[in-house]
Amino acid sequence: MNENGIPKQQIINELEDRLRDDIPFDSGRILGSMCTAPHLFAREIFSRYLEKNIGDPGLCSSTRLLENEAIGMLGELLYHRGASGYIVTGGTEANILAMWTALKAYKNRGNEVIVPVTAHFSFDKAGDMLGLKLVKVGLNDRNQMDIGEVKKAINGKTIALVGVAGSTDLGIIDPITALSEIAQENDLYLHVDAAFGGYVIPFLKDLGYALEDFDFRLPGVQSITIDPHKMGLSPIPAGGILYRSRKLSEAVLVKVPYLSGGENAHATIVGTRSGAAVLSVWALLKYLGISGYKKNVEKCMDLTFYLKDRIAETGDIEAVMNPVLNVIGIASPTIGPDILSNELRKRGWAISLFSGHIRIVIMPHVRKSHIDRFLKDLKEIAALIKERKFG
Ligand code: 0PR
Repeated sequence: MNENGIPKQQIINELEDRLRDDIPFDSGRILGSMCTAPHLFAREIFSRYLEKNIGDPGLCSSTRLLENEAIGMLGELLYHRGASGYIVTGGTEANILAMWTALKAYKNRGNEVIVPVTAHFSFDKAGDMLGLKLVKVGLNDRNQMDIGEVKKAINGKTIALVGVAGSTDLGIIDPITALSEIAQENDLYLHVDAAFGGYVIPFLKDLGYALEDFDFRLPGVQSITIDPHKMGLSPIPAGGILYRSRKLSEAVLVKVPYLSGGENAHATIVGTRSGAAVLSVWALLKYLGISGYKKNVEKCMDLTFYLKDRIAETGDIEAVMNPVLNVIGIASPTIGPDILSNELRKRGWAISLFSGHIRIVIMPHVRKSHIDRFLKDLKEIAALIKERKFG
Protein backbone atom coordinates (compact mmCIF):
# COMPACT_ATOMS: atom_id res chain seq x y z
CA MET A 1 0.00 0.00 0.00
CA ASN A 2 1.31 3.48 -0.81
CA GLU A 3 2.17 5.85 2.10
CA ASN A 4 0.30 8.82 0.63
CA GLY A 5 -2.82 9.02 -1.51
CA ILE A 6 -2.63 9.10 -5.29
CA PRO A 7 -4.70 11.58 -7.38
CA LYS A 8 -8.06 10.24 -8.56
CA GLN A 9 -7.38 10.66 -12.26
CA GLN A 10 -4.14 8.72 -11.98
CA ILE A 11 -5.99 5.87 -10.27
CA ILE A 12 -8.75 5.89 -12.86
CA ASN A 13 -6.17 5.82 -15.62
CA GLU A 14 -4.43 2.90 -13.97
CA LEU A 15 -7.73 1.03 -13.59
CA GLU A 16 -8.66 1.63 -17.22
CA ASP A 17 -5.31 0.25 -18.23
CA ARG A 18 -5.22 -2.69 -15.85
CA LEU A 19 -8.76 -3.82 -16.62
CA ARG A 20 -7.90 -4.17 -20.31
CA ASP A 21 -8.20 -7.97 -20.28
CA ASP A 22 -11.76 -7.94 -18.92
CA ILE A 23 -14.28 -8.37 -21.71
CA PRO A 24 -17.07 -5.75 -21.68
CA PHE A 25 -20.62 -6.60 -22.77
CA ASP A 26 -20.53 -3.99 -25.54
CA SER A 27 -17.54 -5.71 -27.17
CA GLY A 28 -20.00 -8.00 -28.92
CA ARG A 29 -17.83 -10.95 -27.92
CA ILE A 30 -19.79 -12.28 -24.94
CA LEU A 31 -22.03 -15.08 -26.15
CA GLY A 32 -21.75 -17.41 -23.16
CA SER A 33 -22.87 -15.36 -20.18
CA MET A 34 -26.17 -15.46 -18.32
CA CYS A 35 -25.59 -11.91 -17.11
CA THR A 36 -25.84 -8.73 -19.13
CA ALA A 37 -25.20 -4.99 -18.96
CA PRO A 38 -27.59 -3.65 -16.30
CA HIS A 39 -30.34 -1.32 -17.48
CA LEU A 40 -29.33 2.39 -17.29
CA PHE A 41 -32.19 3.25 -14.94
CA ALA A 42 -31.21 0.42 -12.58
CA ARG A 43 -27.62 1.75 -12.54
CA GLU A 44 -28.93 5.16 -11.61
CA ILE A 45 -30.98 3.79 -8.73
CA PHE A 46 -28.12 1.59 -7.59
CA SER A 47 -25.64 4.44 -7.31
CA ARG A 48 -28.21 6.69 -5.60
CA TYR A 49 -28.73 4.29 -2.67
CA LEU A 50 -25.30 2.77 -2.22
CA GLU A 51 -25.13 3.24 1.54
CA LYS A 52 -28.27 1.27 2.36
CA ASN A 53 -27.78 -1.91 4.36
CA ILE A 54 -30.93 -3.96 4.38
CA GLY A 55 -29.16 -6.33 6.77
CA ASP A 56 -30.14 -3.82 9.46
CA PRO A 57 -33.90 -3.74 8.90
CA GLY A 58 -34.32 -1.26 11.73
CA LEU A 59 -32.21 1.29 9.85
CA CYS A 60 -33.76 0.46 6.50
CA SER A 61 -37.35 -0.41 7.35
CA SER A 62 -38.67 1.40 4.28
CA THR A 63 -36.25 -0.47 2.04
CA ARG A 64 -37.43 -3.70 3.64
CA LEU A 65 -41.03 -2.80 2.75
CA LEU A 66 -39.98 -2.15 -0.83
CA GLU A 67 -38.18 -5.50 -0.85
CA ASN A 68 -41.48 -7.12 0.14
CA GLU A 69 -43.13 -5.27 -2.75
CA ALA A 70 -40.48 -6.46 -5.19
CA ILE A 71 -41.01 -10.02 -3.95
CA GLY A 72 -44.76 -9.46 -4.40
CA MET A 73 -44.24 -8.36 -8.02
CA LEU A 74 -42.04 -11.39 -8.73
CA GLY A 75 -44.68 -13.47 -6.94
CA GLU A 76 -47.29 -12.14 -9.36
CA LEU A 77 -45.14 -13.28 -12.27
CA LEU A 78 -45.03 -16.70 -10.62
CA TYR A 79 -48.78 -16.70 -9.82
CA HIS A 80 -48.49 -16.15 -6.08
CA ARG A 81 -48.79 -12.50 -5.05
CA GLY A 82 -48.52 -13.50 -1.38
CA ALA A 83 -45.15 -15.24 -1.75
CA SER A 84 -42.57 -14.48 0.90
CA GLY A 85 -38.87 -14.06 0.21
CA TYR A 86 -35.76 -11.98 -0.30
CA ILE A 87 -33.59 -10.37 -2.91
CA VAL A 88 -30.29 -12.14 -2.21
CA THR A 89 -26.82 -12.11 -3.74
CA GLY A 90 -27.63 -14.45 -6.62
CA GLY A 91 -28.94 -17.83 -7.66
CA THR A 92 -26.33 -19.63 -5.60
CA GLU A 93 -27.46 -18.04 -2.34
CA ALA A 94 -31.12 -18.59 -3.29
CA ASN A 95 -30.55 -22.28 -4.00
CA ILE A 96 -28.53 -22.80 -0.82
CA LEU A 97 -31.31 -21.09 1.16
CA ALA A 98 -33.93 -23.37 -0.40
CA MET A 99 -31.90 -26.46 0.48
CA TRP A 100 -31.31 -25.17 4.02
CA THR A 101 -35.06 -24.60 4.36
CA ALA A 102 -35.87 -28.09 3.06
CA LEU A 103 -33.42 -29.63 5.50
CA LYS A 104 -34.91 -27.71 8.44
CA ALA A 105 -38.46 -28.53 7.39
CA TYR A 106 -37.73 -32.28 7.19
CA LYS A 107 -34.82 -32.55 9.59
CA ASN A 108 -36.01 -35.72 11.25
CA ARG A 109 -36.45 -37.64 8.06
CA GLY A 110 -33.13 -37.62 6.26
CA ASN A 111 -30.81 -35.67 4.00
CA GLU A 112 -31.28 -36.89 0.44
CA VAL A 113 -32.16 -34.46 -2.32
CA ILE A 114 -32.97 -35.57 -5.87
CA VAL A 115 -31.67 -33.22 -8.57
CA PRO A 116 -31.25 -33.58 -12.35
CA VAL A 117 -27.69 -34.14 -13.61
CA THR A 118 -28.07 -30.74 -15.23
CA ALA A 119 -28.60 -28.91 -11.91
CA HIS A 120 -26.34 -25.90 -11.40
CA PHE A 121 -23.22 -26.45 -9.29
CA SER A 122 -24.72 -24.30 -6.53
CA PHE A 123 -26.51 -27.49 -5.41
CA ASP A 124 -23.14 -29.22 -5.01
CA LYS A 125 -22.07 -26.30 -2.83
CA ALA A 126 -25.32 -26.54 -0.83
CA GLY A 127 -24.87 -30.29 -0.47
CA ASP A 128 -21.36 -29.91 0.86
CA MET A 129 -22.24 -27.11 3.28
CA LEU A 130 -25.41 -28.70 4.62
CA GLY A 131 -24.34 -32.36 4.61
CA LEU A 132 -26.91 -33.30 1.98
CA LYS A 133 -26.63 -36.33 -0.22
CA LEU A 134 -27.43 -35.25 -3.77
CA VAL A 135 -28.94 -38.00 -5.85
CA LYS A 136 -28.44 -36.98 -9.49
CA VAL A 137 -30.90 -38.43 -11.96
CA GLY A 138 -30.60 -38.65 -15.73
CA LEU A 139 -32.60 -37.08 -18.53
CA ASN A 140 -35.32 -38.13 -20.95
CA ASP A 141 -35.06 -37.78 -24.73
CA ARG A 142 -35.98 -34.08 -24.46
CA ASN A 143 -33.07 -33.48 -22.06
CA GLN A 144 -35.48 -33.02 -19.13
CA MET A 145 -35.16 -34.67 -15.72
CA ASP A 146 -36.41 -38.25 -16.17
CA ILE A 147 -39.52 -38.75 -14.07
CA GLY A 148 -39.21 -42.55 -14.02
CA GLU A 149 -35.74 -42.19 -12.53
CA VAL A 150 -36.99 -39.65 -9.97
CA LYS A 151 -39.62 -42.12 -8.75
CA LYS A 152 -37.02 -44.88 -8.47
CA ALA A 153 -34.63 -42.64 -6.52
CA ILE A 154 -37.10 -41.80 -3.73
CA ASN A 155 -36.54 -43.62 -0.45
CA GLY A 156 -37.23 -43.07 3.26
CA LYS A 157 -34.39 -40.56 3.57
CA THR A 158 -35.49 -38.34 0.67
CA ILE A 159 -36.48 -34.85 1.79
CA ALA A 160 -36.58 -32.79 -1.40
CA LEU A 161 -36.80 -32.69 -5.18
CA VAL A 162 -35.24 -30.00 -7.33
CA GLY A 163 -36.43 -29.18 -10.84
CA VAL A 164 -34.83 -26.61 -13.12
CA ALA A 165 -36.77 -24.13 -15.22
CA GLY A 166 -34.18 -22.86 -17.67
CA SER A 167 -31.18 -25.12 -17.22
CA THR A 168 -27.66 -23.76 -17.18
CA ASP A 169 -26.49 -25.91 -20.10
CA LEU A 170 -29.39 -25.71 -22.58
CA GLY A 171 -32.24 -23.66 -21.07
CA ILE A 172 -34.38 -26.79 -20.56
CA ILE A 173 -37.51 -26.73 -18.40
CA ASP A 174 -37.92 -29.91 -16.35
CA PRO A 175 -41.40 -31.52 -16.05
CA ILE A 176 -42.31 -29.52 -12.95
CA THR A 177 -46.01 -30.54 -13.09
CA ALA A 178 -45.03 -34.20 -12.67
CA LEU A 179 -42.49 -33.29 -9.97
CA SER A 180 -45.18 -31.37 -8.12
CA GLU A 181 -47.47 -34.41 -8.12
CA ILE A 182 -44.67 -36.67 -6.92
CA ALA A 183 -43.73 -34.19 -4.19
CA GLN A 184 -47.30 -34.09 -2.95
CA GLU A 185 -47.78 -37.85 -3.07
CA ASN A 186 -44.57 -38.45 -1.11
CA ASP A 187 -44.66 -35.39 1.14
CA LEU A 188 -41.41 -33.93 -0.23
CA TYR A 189 -40.16 -30.36 -0.52
CA LEU A 190 -40.05 -29.19 -4.15
CA HIS A 191 -37.72 -26.36 -5.12
CA VAL A 192 -37.69 -24.94 -8.65
CA ASP A 193 -34.48 -23.33 -9.85
CA ALA A 194 -35.75 -20.68 -12.27
CA ALA A 195 -32.68 -18.47 -11.74
CA PHE A 196 -32.51 -17.96 -15.49
CA GLY A 197 -35.98 -18.97 -16.70
CA GLY A 198 -37.97 -17.04 -14.11
CA TYR A 199 -37.61 -13.76 -15.99
CA VAL A 200 -38.10 -15.47 -19.38
CA ILE A 201 -40.76 -18.19 -19.27
CA PRO A 202 -43.71 -16.09 -17.99
CA PHE A 203 -43.18 -13.52 -20.75
CA LEU A 204 -42.72 -16.12 -23.49
CA LYS A 205 -45.91 -17.86 -22.37
CA ASP A 206 -47.67 -14.50 -22.69
CA LEU A 207 -46.24 -14.20 -26.19
CA GLY A 208 -47.82 -17.53 -27.12
CA TYR A 209 -44.91 -19.95 -26.67
CA ALA A 210 -46.11 -23.34 -25.42
CA LEU A 211 -43.85 -23.97 -22.43
CA GLU A 212 -44.08 -26.21 -19.36
CA ASP A 213 -45.63 -24.77 -16.20
CA PHE A 214 -43.12 -24.24 -13.42
CA ASP A 215 -44.62 -21.78 -10.97
CA PHE A 216 -46.67 -21.61 -7.75
CA ARG A 217 -49.84 -22.70 -9.58
CA LEU A 218 -48.40 -26.18 -9.13
CA PRO A 219 -49.36 -27.00 -5.56
CA GLY A 220 -46.23 -29.03 -4.70
CA VAL A 221 -43.84 -26.14 -5.44
CA GLN A 222 -42.52 -24.73 -2.14
CA SER A 223 -39.87 -22.31 -3.34
CA ILE A 224 -38.52 -20.76 -6.53
CA THR A 225 -35.21 -19.11 -7.40
CA ILE A 226 -35.61 -16.22 -9.87
CA ASP A 227 -32.64 -13.95 -10.53
CA PRO A 228 -32.95 -10.26 -11.37
CA HIS A 229 -29.23 -10.08 -12.24
CA LYS A 230 -29.66 -12.48 -15.16
CA MET A 231 -32.58 -11.77 -17.54
CA GLY A 232 -33.98 -9.22 -15.07
CA LEU A 233 -31.45 -6.58 -16.29
CA SER A 234 -30.60 -5.62 -12.69
CA PRO A 235 -27.09 -4.93 -11.39
CA ILE A 236 -25.16 -7.70 -9.62
CA PRO A 237 -25.76 -8.77 -6.81
CA ALA A 238 -29.43 -9.64 -7.24
CA GLY A 239 -30.87 -13.11 -6.92
CA GLY A 240 -34.36 -13.91 -5.75
CA ILE A 241 -35.76 -16.57 -3.44
CA LEU A 242 -39.53 -16.87 -3.14
CA TYR A 243 -41.33 -19.21 -0.74
CA ARG A 244 -44.93 -20.32 -0.86
CA SER A 245 -45.44 -19.24 2.76
CA ARG A 246 -43.88 -16.97 5.33
CA LYS A 247 -43.64 -19.91 7.70
CA LEU A 248 -41.34 -21.71 5.26
CA SER A 249 -39.06 -18.70 4.85
CA GLU A 250 -38.81 -18.54 8.63
CA ALA A 251 -37.45 -22.07 8.86
CA VAL A 252 -33.93 -20.60 8.66
CA LEU A 253 -34.60 -17.51 10.76
CA VAL A 254 -31.83 -16.39 13.10
CA LYS A 255 -32.79 -13.85 15.76
CA VAL A 256 -30.67 -10.70 15.88
CA PRO A 257 -31.81 -9.01 19.09
CA TYR A 258 -29.23 -6.24 19.39
CA LEU A 259 -29.81 -4.28 16.17
CA SER A 260 -31.66 -1.00 15.92
CA GLY A 261 -35.22 -2.25 15.82
CA GLY A 262 -37.48 -3.54 13.08
CA GLU A 263 -37.64 -7.24 12.35
CA ASN A 264 -34.48 -8.13 14.29
CA ALA A 265 -34.03 -11.40 12.51
CA HIS A 266 -32.26 -12.68 9.42
CA ALA A 267 -33.36 -15.43 7.07
CA THR A 268 -30.65 -14.97 4.44
CA ILE A 269 -27.10 -16.28 4.38
CA VAL A 270 -25.29 -12.96 4.25
CA GLY A 271 -25.66 -10.40 7.03
CA THR A 272 -24.96 -6.95 5.62
CA ARG A 273 -26.99 -6.82 2.39
CA SER A 274 -27.07 -4.33 -0.46
CA GLY A 275 -30.21 -2.19 -0.24
CA ALA A 276 -29.16 -0.58 -3.52
CA ALA A 277 -29.51 -3.95 -5.26
CA VAL A 278 -32.98 -4.45 -3.78
CA LEU A 279 -34.15 -0.96 -4.77
CA SER A 280 -32.80 -1.38 -8.31
CA VAL A 281 -34.85 -4.55 -8.71
CA TRP A 282 -37.97 -2.82 -7.39
CA ALA A 283 -37.46 0.25 -9.59
CA LEU A 284 -36.81 -1.70 -12.77
CA LEU A 285 -39.85 -3.93 -12.32
CA LYS A 286 -41.91 -0.74 -12.05
CA TYR A 287 -40.15 1.04 -14.91
CA LEU A 288 -40.24 -1.74 -17.51
CA GLY A 289 -43.46 -3.43 -16.47
CA ILE A 290 -44.65 -6.63 -18.08
CA SER A 291 -44.61 -5.11 -21.58
CA GLY A 292 -41.01 -3.90 -21.22
CA TYR A 293 -39.74 -7.29 -20.09
CA LYS A 294 -41.81 -9.01 -22.77
CA LYS A 295 -40.18 -6.88 -25.48
CA ASN A 296 -36.77 -7.66 -24.07
CA VAL A 297 -37.37 -11.41 -24.10
CA GLU A 298 -38.99 -11.35 -27.53
CA LYS A 299 -35.91 -9.69 -29.04
CA CYS A 300 -33.64 -12.30 -27.46
CA MET A 301 -35.82 -15.15 -28.71
CA ASP A 302 -36.00 -13.78 -32.26
CA LEU A 303 -32.22 -13.54 -32.35
CA THR A 304 -31.89 -17.04 -30.90
CA PHE A 305 -33.92 -18.45 -33.79
CA TYR A 306 -32.06 -16.25 -36.26
CA LEU A 307 -28.84 -17.94 -35.10
CA LYS A 308 -30.40 -21.41 -34.97
CA ASP A 309 -31.76 -21.16 -38.52
CA ARG A 310 -28.40 -20.13 -39.92
CA ILE A 311 -26.17 -22.57 -38.10
CA ALA A 312 -27.13 -25.38 -40.47
CA GLU A 313 -25.81 -23.27 -43.37
CA THR A 314 -22.30 -23.32 -41.88
CA GLY A 315 -21.80 -26.91 -42.98
CA ASP A 316 -20.38 -29.07 -40.22
CA ILE A 317 -21.72 -27.30 -37.13
CA GLU A 318 -25.29 -27.67 -35.86
CA ALA A 319 -27.67 -26.81 -33.04
CA VAL A 320 -27.91 -29.78 -30.67
CA MET A 321 -31.67 -29.24 -30.27
CA ASN A 322 -34.39 -26.75 -30.98
CA PRO A 323 -33.94 -23.97 -28.38
CA VAL A 324 -36.58 -23.77 -25.65
CA LEU A 325 -35.44 -20.41 -24.24
CA ASN A 326 -32.76 -17.97 -25.41
CA VAL A 327 -30.02 -20.55 -24.90
CA ILE A 328 -28.66 -22.62 -27.74
CA GLY A 329 -26.25 -25.54 -27.76
CA ILE A 330 -24.01 -26.03 -30.78
CA ALA A 331 -21.69 -28.88 -31.71
CA SER A 332 -19.99 -30.54 -34.63
CA PRO A 333 -20.54 -34.21 -35.46
CA THR A 334 -16.91 -34.35 -36.60
CA ILE A 335 -14.84 -32.55 -33.95
CA GLY A 336 -15.28 -32.52 -30.16
CA PRO A 337 -16.74 -29.49 -28.34
CA ASP A 338 -13.36 -28.83 -26.71
CA ILE A 339 -11.70 -28.37 -30.11
CA LEU A 340 -14.61 -26.25 -31.33
CA SER A 341 -14.43 -24.11 -28.21
CA ASN A 342 -10.65 -23.66 -28.64
CA GLU A 343 -11.19 -22.46 -32.18
CA LEU A 344 -13.91 -20.04 -31.10
CA ARG A 345 -11.92 -18.73 -28.13
CA LYS A 346 -8.88 -18.28 -30.40
CA ARG A 347 -11.08 -16.02 -32.51
CA GLY A 348 -12.01 -13.96 -29.44
CA TRP A 349 -15.42 -15.41 -28.56
CA ALA A 350 -16.39 -15.75 -24.90
CA ILE A 351 -18.48 -18.92 -24.99
CA SER A 352 -19.17 -21.71 -22.48
CA LEU A 353 -18.03 -25.29 -22.92
CA PHE A 354 -20.20 -28.17 -21.67
CA SER A 355 -19.42 -31.87 -22.03
CA GLY A 356 -21.34 -32.30 -25.28
CA HIS A 357 -21.72 -28.82 -26.69
CA ILE A 358 -20.87 -25.12 -26.68
CA ARG A 359 -23.47 -22.97 -24.94
CA ILE A 360 -24.57 -19.69 -26.47
CA VAL A 361 -26.85 -17.44 -24.43
CA ILE A 362 -28.58 -14.72 -26.41
CA MET A 363 -28.75 -12.04 -23.73
CA PRO A 364 -30.02 -8.48 -24.28
CA HIS A 365 -26.51 -7.18 -25.02
CA VAL A 366 -26.21 -9.49 -28.05
CA ARG A 367 -26.91 -7.82 -31.41
CA LYS A 368 -27.64 -9.24 -34.85
CA SER A 369 -24.28 -7.88 -36.07
CA HIS A 370 -22.50 -9.92 -33.35
CA ILE A 371 -24.34 -13.06 -34.46
CA ASP A 372 -23.42 -12.39 -38.08
CA ARG A 373 -19.74 -12.10 -37.16
CA PHE A 374 -20.05 -15.28 -35.11
CA LEU A 375 -21.66 -17.13 -38.03
CA LYS A 376 -18.82 -16.01 -40.28
CA ASP A 377 -16.30 -17.56 -37.87
CA LEU A 378 -18.40 -20.73 -37.58
CA LYS A 379 -18.35 -21.04 -41.38
CA GLU A 380 -14.59 -20.65 -41.39
CA ILE A 381 -14.22 -23.37 -38.74
CA ALA A 382 -16.67 -25.62 -40.61
CA ALA A 383 -14.53 -25.21 -43.74
CA LEU A 384 -11.43 -26.22 -41.77
CA ILE A 385 -13.31 -29.27 -40.49
CA LYS A 386 -14.14 -30.23 -44.10
CA GLU A 387 -10.48 -29.90 -45.02
CA ARG A 388 -9.73 -32.21 -42.07
CA LYS A 389 -7.50 -29.63 -40.40
CA PHE A 390 -8.17 -31.09 -36.94
CA GLY A 391 -6.53 -34.29 -35.69
N1 0PR B 1 -29.22 -21.67 -11.23
C1 0PR B 1 -29.03 -21.70 -12.56
C2 0PR B 1 -30.00 -22.46 -13.41
C3 0PR B 1 -27.96 -21.02 -13.12
O1 0PR B 1 -27.75 -21.10 -14.43
C4 0PR B 1 -27.07 -20.30 -12.26
C5 0PR B 1 -25.90 -19.54 -12.81
C6 0PR B 1 -27.31 -20.30 -10.88
C7 0PR B 1 -28.41 -20.98 -10.40
C8 0PR B 1 -26.43 -19.57 -9.92
O2 0PR B 1 -26.54 -18.22 -10.07
P1 0PR B 1 -25.45 -17.18 -9.56
O3 0PR B 1 -24.28 -17.31 -10.49
O4 0PR B 1 -26.16 -15.89 -9.63
O5 0PR B 1 -25.09 -17.56 -8.17
N2 0PR B 1 -25.71 -19.59 -14.16
C9 0PR B 1 -24.64 -18.95 -14.84
C10 0PR B 1 -23.70 -20.03 -15.39
O6 0PR B 1 -23.17 -20.83 -14.60
C11 0PR B 1 -23.86 -17.97 -14.00
C12 0PR B 1 -23.01 -17.12 -14.85
C13 0PR B 1 -23.43 -15.86 -15.22
C14 0PR B 1 -21.77 -17.55 -15.28
C15 0PR B 1 -22.64 -15.05 -16.00
C16 0PR B 1 -20.96 -16.74 -16.09
C17 0PR B 1 -21.42 -15.49 -16.44
O7 0PR B 1 -20.64 -14.68 -17.22
O8 0PR B 1 -23.48 -20.06 -16.55
